[in-house]
Amino acid sequence: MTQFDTIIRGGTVVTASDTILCDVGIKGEKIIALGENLTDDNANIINAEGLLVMPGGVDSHVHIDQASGPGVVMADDFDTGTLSAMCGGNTTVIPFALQEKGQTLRHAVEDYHKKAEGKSWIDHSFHIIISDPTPSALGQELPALVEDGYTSFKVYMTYEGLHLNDREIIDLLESSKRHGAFIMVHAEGYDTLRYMIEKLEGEGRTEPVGHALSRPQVVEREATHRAISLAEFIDVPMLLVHVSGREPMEQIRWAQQRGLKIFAETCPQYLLLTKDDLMKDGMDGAKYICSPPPRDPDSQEACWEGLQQGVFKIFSSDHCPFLMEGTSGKLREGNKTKFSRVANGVPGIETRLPILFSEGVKKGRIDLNEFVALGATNHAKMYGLYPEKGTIAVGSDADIAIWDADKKVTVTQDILHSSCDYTPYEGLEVTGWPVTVLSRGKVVMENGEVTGKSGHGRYLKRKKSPHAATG
Ligand code: DUC
Ligand code: ZN
Ligand code: ZN
Repeated sequence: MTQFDTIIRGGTVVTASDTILCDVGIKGEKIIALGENLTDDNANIINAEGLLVMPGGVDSHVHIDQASGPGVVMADDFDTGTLSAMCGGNTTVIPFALQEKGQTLRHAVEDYHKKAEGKSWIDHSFHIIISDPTPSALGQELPALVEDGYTSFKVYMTYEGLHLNDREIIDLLESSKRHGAFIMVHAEGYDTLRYMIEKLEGEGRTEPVGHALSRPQVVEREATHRAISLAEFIDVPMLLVHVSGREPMEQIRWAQQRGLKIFAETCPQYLLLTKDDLMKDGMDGAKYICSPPPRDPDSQEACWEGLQQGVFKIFSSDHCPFLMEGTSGKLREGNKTKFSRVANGVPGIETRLPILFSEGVKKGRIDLNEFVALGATNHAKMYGLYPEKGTIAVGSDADIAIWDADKKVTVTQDILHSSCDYTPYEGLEVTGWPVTVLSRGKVVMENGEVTGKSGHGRYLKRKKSPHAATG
């Protein structure tokens, strides 16, 4: 009997805590040994000399095939979205299952299971977006879903048809506290935002940059503070998603310094883009419309500070791909589409980790272990997937990305695997790229060539977040 099916030999193994030169022995879907000179004459040997052997990325904030309003469809389904994730060094994604108004939460998750079935290249789980917090959704469905492994829920404080008011958020937090659910919040103020949109559009400012002008930092800062206050009021942990700038970051740091269990995430778009991108020629600015909007150099700096100081535990893509061509994506009314009608979101599932590596590790802002923590380990821990996912350890799933730390790549849309028709990072030069990826022991990308198949990815039932309230 062979001891190992695969040995990754001679690489530098990096986890969130250690960097060690050793071999990785894999049997079936699991890592079964870490050590020097592992041998097995029958094993598949992957030569990783001179390369970094890291846990596959876990991208815990992505939108795939999510319902996006009448006539609008996302550019990626579970096939292309997860393929693109895999080619960017990821082995797990957590997209959202959106509850439509009037729909039960259970029906929402069933819909997304159907969308993913047989299509996923890598493992996936679901967060549930609650848009209709009926007494039965909060009282009966939520506890049953938590028991079934759907342990995290997202709330919007803005968007017509999606946002919850403060009382509804309070009720959700109360239920989450009782049942150990973990709550993620999109913090932008519904009323401040509506006021600004009406004002700008009344003045004829309908072009893409109006999106950023309608959502100044105070809109996010106010909602962030309010969300934190509600979490403190009910005494429950909370995670603020896609934090864009200095002002909301400082609210979160303030809350953490007061000992509140407030967690936060930022994303590549807040490190690399600014409001000026929304001013690009004609409707080109619409490519960069996401919420909250990209801000300014000081906010980019603040997001780096947040990553360095541990204010942000999670670095996600918030991949939310819409085509620029045609009228089913960003521009539903063509070139006349007002900013408030442009589909919100940017693609980025494949570029998330290379950007963090190149801009973070290579430029000396974070170290390799922080890179692994921010890109994989902390996600797995936060959302109840650790230690099966997010680390390289005996007993963990053999989800591994082997990186060439010196590989130089110019990011262009045609090298990426998403079905989106643009990347906001066109022309960006990065150093460091994943070359080989294993998903549960299977080599799904080898020296840049795709060797996996759609349908290999599995649904992951999750444990409760270790941060969630214990009731
Ligand atoms: N919120 C997200 O989380 N993603 C894209 C758009 C949005 O508003
Ligand atoms: Zn959001
Ligand atoms: Zn999102």
